[in-house]
Amino acid sequence: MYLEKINTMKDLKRLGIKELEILSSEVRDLIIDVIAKNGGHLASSLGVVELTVALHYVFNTPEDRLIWDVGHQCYAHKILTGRRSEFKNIRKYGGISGFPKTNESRFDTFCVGHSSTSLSLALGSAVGRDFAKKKNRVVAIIGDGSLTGGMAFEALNHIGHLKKDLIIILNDNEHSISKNVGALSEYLTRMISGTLYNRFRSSSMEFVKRIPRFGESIFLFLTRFFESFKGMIIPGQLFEDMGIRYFGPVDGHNLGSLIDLLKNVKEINSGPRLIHVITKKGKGYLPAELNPAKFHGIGPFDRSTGIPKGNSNLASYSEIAGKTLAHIAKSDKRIVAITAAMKLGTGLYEFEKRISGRFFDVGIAEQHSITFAAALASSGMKPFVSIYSTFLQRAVDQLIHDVALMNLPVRLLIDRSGIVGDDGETHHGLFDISIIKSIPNFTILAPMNGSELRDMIYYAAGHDSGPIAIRYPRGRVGIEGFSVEEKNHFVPGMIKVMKSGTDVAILAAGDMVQTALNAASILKRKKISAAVVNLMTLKPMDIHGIEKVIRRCGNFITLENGTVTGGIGEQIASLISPELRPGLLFLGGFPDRFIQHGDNSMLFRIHGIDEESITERIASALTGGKKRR
Ligand SMILES: Cc1ncc(C[n+]2csc(CCOP(=O)(O)OP(=O)(O)O)c2C)c(N)n1
Repeated sequence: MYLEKINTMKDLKRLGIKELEILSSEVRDLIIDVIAKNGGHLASSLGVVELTVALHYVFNTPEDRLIWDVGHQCYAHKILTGRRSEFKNIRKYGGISGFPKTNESRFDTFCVGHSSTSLSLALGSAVGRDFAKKKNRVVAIIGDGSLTGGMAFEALNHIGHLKKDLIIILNDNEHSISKNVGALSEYLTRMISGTLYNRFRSSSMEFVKRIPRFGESIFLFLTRFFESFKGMIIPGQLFEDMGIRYFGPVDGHNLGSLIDLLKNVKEINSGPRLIHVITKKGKGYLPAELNPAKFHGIGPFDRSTGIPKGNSNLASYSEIAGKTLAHIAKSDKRIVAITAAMKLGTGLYEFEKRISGRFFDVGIAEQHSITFAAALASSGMKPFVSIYSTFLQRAVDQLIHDVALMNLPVRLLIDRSGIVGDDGETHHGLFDISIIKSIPNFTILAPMNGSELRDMIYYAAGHDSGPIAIRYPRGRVGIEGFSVEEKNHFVPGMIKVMKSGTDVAILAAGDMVQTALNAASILKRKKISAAVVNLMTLKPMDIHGIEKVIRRCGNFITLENGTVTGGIGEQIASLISPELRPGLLFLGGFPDRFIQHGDNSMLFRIHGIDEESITERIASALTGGKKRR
């Protein structure tokens, strides 16, 4: 075992190529073993094992700064940089994070989890280094998927202009989560075939030069001929034209050539350089190689078969959203579905399969997805943008400036709202309520379960008078044999009293309604009568209905799977009649700080908003003298 002996970078640098190859397979084995138990971003991490080994081998990390884009591929990096023994607890509460974290290690240069930031971070680091008159290298590692993000283009534009000494590693596996899409991806593919063309060109040129008498003139003719195609097929021309020197493509699993090229490019020592590395997503684990999208981010699975554990027949919110939308769109020809590289996660694969002409995967381009949808809405279409809450953060100005200002009927299906568990800080969807609530013209809905989600999507499809957002959490929703047919026609702007009570009202949003109902049952055993309100429409709010319930109970709490600051609870407290405000026992939600990774049920408990904690908090507030009638 070489891996056990790698405790510092010096240990790594002592190895030869053959030993590094064995080390890589040991790292790969550990990754597969742990991720089969814990779940995680397997395929991306397996694809960059040799690249990670080579980077730490050639560069002087952590002084030289490795900047990972997204950071989901950092498992080998973590294993090699002092976290081998903690790796078994990756993504577990209290264990190491699945993404780079600056407070975990000096080798993690930035906290990341969202895509397309590495080039800006690299350029900023290079400029900062030069101001500080330091000599360290800066290396950004960006995937072909992440390169489709707008920020990456903005940074490339600036990098080509400033011409700072930095290295970009383009990790090209032709995949984003699913197969990569877009003109850039096609360009990269042409570039790889361009290499074959280059090889063909040099061998034919050598051949014609040797032809007696005519050789020289044919050579000149061919040179001009090939030059006229140069822009189209010479690898890297796009980057070269932007002032970024291009090297490659190189096989990202051949440690010998990779290390040689990295060393050579490192020695050049000036200006921006890009190395095009070709890797295979899922490399070394056959199920992941065969189905890289499924193994991009996966829960625990059986290592020997690749079959996920704990598979359930219950539908997920995403599946319900995707299937319902595809069903409605079959008869409503104005509906279009848009995703920013998340068709699997958001459940839109069904839509793509059935109505491909009205399905758009725009790449990792959340800002563009919203503005694109705005224009579709203004052209009479009914755009639905399916997007994770956390990634929607990228497009706040687009929501305000391109959608709400013109009151355009863009429909947002905000998936993964609230905490998301093991992915942690960068991925929790805790801010969407507080952000969108403050944007004029928006309607915000929150279903308590899958049936409500389906009925709300039907409502949104017919809602042509302004932007509307439906927020729902990650996970399965307890419906077996789910039907896509509308059941209860949804009417917005009204609360639903799920259970009446006399001592305390629990005003809950979305998935927290079930928690509230469970808490009410426990409270009943303690002889406390709790009313439970399903808020349903978070904006505009049914303040009159809410006040009526509070009046009956005297006391109330609010519950939301989002931040308390700027959340629904604060809103209710500020909008209700002042004489009702003293009845507020507490605002239930997440505090004003970043919430770490871990199992959702654990996170709810720690923050006092699982059913037991709510019960205890209410009981102690009521018996602690706060009771008000
Ligand atoms: C802003 C943003 N949108 C979407 C995602 C979800 N996401 C995580 S990785 C990924 C694909 C990245 O593709 P690539 O950079 O090629 O890396 P690979 O996984 O193929 O190695 C996506 C879409 C994200 N992390 N950030």
